[in-house]
Amino acid sequence: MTTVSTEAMTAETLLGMFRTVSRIHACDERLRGLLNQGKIFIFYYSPRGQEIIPAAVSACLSADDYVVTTYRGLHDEIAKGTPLRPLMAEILGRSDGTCRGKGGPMHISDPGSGVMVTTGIVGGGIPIANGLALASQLQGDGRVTVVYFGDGAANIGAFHEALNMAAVWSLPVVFVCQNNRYGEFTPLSETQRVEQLSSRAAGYGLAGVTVDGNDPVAMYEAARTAVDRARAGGGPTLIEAMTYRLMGHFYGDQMPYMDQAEYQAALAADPLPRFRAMLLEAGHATEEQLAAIEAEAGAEADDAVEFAFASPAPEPLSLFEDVYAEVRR
Ligand SMILES: Cc1ncc(C[n+]2csc(CCOP(=O)(O)OP(=O)(O)O)c2C)c(N)n1
Ligand SMILES: [Mg+2]
Repeated sequence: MTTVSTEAMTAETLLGMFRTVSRIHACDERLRGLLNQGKIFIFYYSPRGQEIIPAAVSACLSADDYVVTTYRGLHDEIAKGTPLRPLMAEILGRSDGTCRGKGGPMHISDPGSGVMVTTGIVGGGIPIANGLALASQLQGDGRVTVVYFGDGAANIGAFHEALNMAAVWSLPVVFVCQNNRYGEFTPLSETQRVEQLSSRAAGYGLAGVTVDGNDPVAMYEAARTAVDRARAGGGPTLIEAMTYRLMGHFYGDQMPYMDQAEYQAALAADPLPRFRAMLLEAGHATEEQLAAIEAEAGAEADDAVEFAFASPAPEPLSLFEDVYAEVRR
């Protein structure tokens, strides 16, 4: 694990990341609240506990860089800058959503903010990220592609093929494995024998690093190194970001298969209050400033929910629209 002093990062960057995690947290809370109240019916894979990872990565990205993510991708999408109104509308399947309500929570794409693909196919986004990165390389547009996936996805064939190809072609891509210790209902210790998933990078000749993904400074430093390397033509990096899934696989999961002591310890080490305390202790912000950021994030999330509920469901015949690209001759 890397530990870097906060001096390497500016207060502005850290506060920007705090703003991002506050927006993620507010939207996640709203969605869990709506499910609790029976107001919406979706399978929801909460990113609670994993917020710092994409907040740090996105702090190193440009607006037009690309991101590919998974069903557990709310945090990745918000961090990359997908506007909350169409994001929430898509999650609720409404016509003002990013995909006009036809994608739903597992298929968010919003090219305007660089969120190109969200997939429910475990590991399926990894080779797609290579395709985006190859396009950038061929076009010389200077973009970097980041792909997020879970620890379970690191056992899928596509992960291995994609790492090899990215290394061979020196693609401008960063593979970010959010290691939350579980794949669906199975602890990682039952599905692989390596100590660190990042060690797999060596087998394909790319840089690999394991980092505490819940530590804002360490995560930022790892992301900064990887993104700068990709942008400078130095090729891909595999970042294994250690974290924990605080809400189980899907929201409502009773988690009978989880080690209770381990789970309680993870709850006690919740990265969000720790990040907050760190900002106060380091003198980067006052209690009032942090409370104002949180209040603003909450208001934005409320506004997005209101917008989503006011948006109509898609017309049935709109199913036939947006299926094929229009060919311009
Ligand atoms: C190819 C494929 N196999 C199996 C599944 C069923 N499935 C959905 S989520 C999941 C667990 C994936 O775990 P991980 O990659 O660690 O991501 P996490 O859910 O922990 O974020 C599985 C096996 C799937 N969606 N796609
Ligand atoms: Mg996992």
